[in-house]
Amino acid sequence: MKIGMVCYPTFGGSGVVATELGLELSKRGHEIHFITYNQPVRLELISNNVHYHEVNVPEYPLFHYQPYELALSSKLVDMVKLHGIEILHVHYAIPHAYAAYMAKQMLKEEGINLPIVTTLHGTDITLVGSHPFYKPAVTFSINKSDAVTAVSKSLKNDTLRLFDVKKDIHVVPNFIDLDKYNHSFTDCQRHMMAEDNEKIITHISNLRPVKRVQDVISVFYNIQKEIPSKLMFIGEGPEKEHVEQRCIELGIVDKVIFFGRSNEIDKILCFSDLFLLPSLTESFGLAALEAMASKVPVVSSNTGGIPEVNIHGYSGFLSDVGDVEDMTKNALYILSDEKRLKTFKENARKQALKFDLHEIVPQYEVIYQDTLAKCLVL
Ligand code: GMT
Repeated sequence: MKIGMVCYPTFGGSGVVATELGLELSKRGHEIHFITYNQPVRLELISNNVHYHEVNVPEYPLFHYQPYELALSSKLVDMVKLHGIEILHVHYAIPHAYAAYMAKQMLKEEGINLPIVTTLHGTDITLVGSHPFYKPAVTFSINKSDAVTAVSKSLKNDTLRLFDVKKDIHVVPNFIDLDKYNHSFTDCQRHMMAEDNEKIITHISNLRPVKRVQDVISVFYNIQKEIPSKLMFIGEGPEKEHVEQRCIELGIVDKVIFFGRSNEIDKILCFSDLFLLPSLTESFGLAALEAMASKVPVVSSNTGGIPEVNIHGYSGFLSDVGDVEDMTKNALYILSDEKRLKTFKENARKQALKFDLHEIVPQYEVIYQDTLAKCLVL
């Protein structure tokens, strides 16, 4: 199949999922066309089967806001015609599903039928999409998609609760390439990060308020009082300055290492003992899955889709949002006993195996085939 893939090219989970999906589909013989405003961060390999088309939005002084949807839908029309793209898979409803619908309508005028698959990722539904300013357009574009998927049961339920959606929503969980996280590094340089007696705690996110990064600091502060440890803080975002300030106030600056954005999280996770994800909402928690694939147990909140990924008492623990005391207790329970830590590490990896990309990616292929078949009949 010739598949157009529309996503955000940034470090966010939806862009990562779209990129990994496109790359795996290309290995399975499909021709993939990424259409977005920058080369996606994990798209290192451009091959015969993988193409990248940049959406340009020329600046014009009249515009207070540059019309990205317009530029994207025009680019989609052009690329579909030029490359014979058969189906479009858009990741994150805003504004991609809307732009895709506009492209579909333009192409229809020219006798081209372009089926659209929309994958809902989380904040496009729970935080941004349900805002009254966007809701009518998001509802419309979800209902106009030919197929809709959500990355967890929880996100499907949220969508049905928050929007008047008439479409069936298929749940296709996020996935992971386990080969990338098989700890075969010869350069897993733990000794450069921490002393032998120290435990390594990790947090990775876009450091937005929804990630509750202050809770990460509070839990780590409590842990390091009981067990010698270091915190690896990966990501950039609006909360970073507050976090740095808080570390100074708490006198733990020398115990927290800030990495910024990283394309090598597998290398950081390979020496981590525990992952913290105390988010306010999280449709899935891809970062937690990546940690688990690296044998890192997860102490997280119990919000949204996280309980579908992290199993309480097995791959880690779940606590109510904001319950720093409970998260601390759970972290200390895992870290305070070597044998127990080893068991949680092994369980984390076993749990991650359930999200193997070889199991999940074919589910998207079936959705594409069914959608194409349905659209041909119409
Ligand atoms: O977590 C973010 O804020 C980024 C966001 C995105 O769209 O990139 O992540 C969402 O999609 C990820 C991939 O499906 C999910 O793993 C995240 O849980 C989800 N984030 C939220 O729901 C807050």
